[in-house]
Amino acid sequence: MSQATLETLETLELSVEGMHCGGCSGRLQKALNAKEGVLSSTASHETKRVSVAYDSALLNEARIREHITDAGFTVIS
Ligand SMILES: [Cu+2]
Repeated sequence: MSQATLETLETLELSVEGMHCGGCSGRLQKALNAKEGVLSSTASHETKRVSVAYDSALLNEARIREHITDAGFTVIS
């Protein structure tokens, strides 16, 4: 199933504190991509932005925020 045809696809963009280099953002991206319901994620230490494409049938914003916190980062907004 492609992302474009997934009716429950949602995207979320958050500001996240705690990424200091490409290694940090890569680690967060990898942690998010491993979670059930996450279709793709991108994280940038330069902009401190994280965007997550997810299946809202499996995941919600509160849980994504938890996953980021569990990975050792702080969600600012
Ligand atoms: Cu780093």
